[in-house]
Amino acid sequence: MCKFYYPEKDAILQEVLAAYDFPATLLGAARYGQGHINDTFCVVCQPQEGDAIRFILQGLSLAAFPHPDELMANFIGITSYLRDKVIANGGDPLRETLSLVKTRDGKDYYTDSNGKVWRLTPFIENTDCFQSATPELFEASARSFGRFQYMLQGYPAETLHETIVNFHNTEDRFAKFEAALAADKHDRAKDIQADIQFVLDRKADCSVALQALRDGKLPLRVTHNDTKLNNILIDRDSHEGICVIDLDTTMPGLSINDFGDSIRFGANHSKEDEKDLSKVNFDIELYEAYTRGFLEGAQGSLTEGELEYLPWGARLMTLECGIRFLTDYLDGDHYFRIHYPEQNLDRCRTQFKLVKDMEEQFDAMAAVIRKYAK
Ligand code: ADP
Ligand code: GN1
Ligand code: MG
Repeated sequence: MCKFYYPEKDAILQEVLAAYDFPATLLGAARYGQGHINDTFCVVCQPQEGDAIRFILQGLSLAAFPHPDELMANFIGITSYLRDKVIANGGDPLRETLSLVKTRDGKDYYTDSNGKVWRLTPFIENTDCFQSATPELFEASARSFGRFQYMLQGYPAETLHETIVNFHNTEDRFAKFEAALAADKHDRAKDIQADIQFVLDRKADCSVALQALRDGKLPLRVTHNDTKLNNILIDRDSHEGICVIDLDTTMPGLSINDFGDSIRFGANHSKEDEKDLSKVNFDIELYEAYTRGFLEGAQGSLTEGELEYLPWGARLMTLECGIRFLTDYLDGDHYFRIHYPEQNLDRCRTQFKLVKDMEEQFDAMAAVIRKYAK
């Protein structure tokens, strides 16, 4: 009998695990990682001899992804494409991109009795996943995200489904914030006036990248759209990024957003939900390290316009993420997983502190890009 460490999900986990034919005795499944969206478990099997074999089992959030079948079609298309590229470059496709384990009846994923979609991937061993980084590590992650975008340059973008409509449409994020504020379902607005005002004061900023896209200054590319440091696995031996994970939002987007989202999460020394804002400071040295790595990984593929707007990418991804946390807080915390009641508010405040820092250092941020752009 398999032992589970997540009792309230036992029944559904039993059902999902029974859909797969594991290569050895199933020892258990435990919650894993620090993602805010999907239900992620590490599944452990023990062969009669040798090391345990691990898998990552993920239940896709229906709140975030209303069309999981389309999402999985994207996942299969992208990972197959990357697999061919990795093989052509002499790499190891089982470590350098994600792959799926098929269900007993030969399907790529399992839909449980509640309609939730689950996928199983081999655990990529001998890697680490970090929540914060040294400059060297951050630069390595940047090379990988830059290269990810570079490798997907030839991918037929028109075949990708939009897994979350208007995902990085910052104008739409602002509008959704206004709607949540008007509804104020949980009567929370009265206590957070300064946070609300911070957003209202930046309405014009929400249009900067979209206007540049409309003006033809920025191209649409196939981008990852969720380039947090913990969405990359770092090889324990080489200390290089070995595999970009969390491909659920890979779809047409802006390269400046991939750059920007990494900066938002990684160019500081605090937790995303740090309560003591004196500890939350944008670190321009980490920003510089990331810039170096990202431009190296992108291999000269970024246009003049993209280079010019990279600092805006950082500022806007941070503002947008803060707006999203605040919107979810006003809505009653249905989207981002929370571990205590005011966590989305804490998360929003760290983002706004970082935005403020970036606004103050904006010229220096642009100078760093000029230093490395050839
Ligand atoms: P979420 O969308 O919830 O962020 P992720 O796909 O990012 O879900 O997975 C959550 C965490 O699980 C990652 O940050 C990473 O630590 C771990 N993880 C996911 N896939 C793998 C894998 N194939 N091998 C090793 N670790 C993985
Ligand atoms: C979510 O899934 P995860 O934890 O890697 C979110 C991102 C946010 C991030 C904030 C699909 O990322 O957009 O920037 O939280 N992913 C989705 O930490 O909404
Ligand atoms: Mg993730």
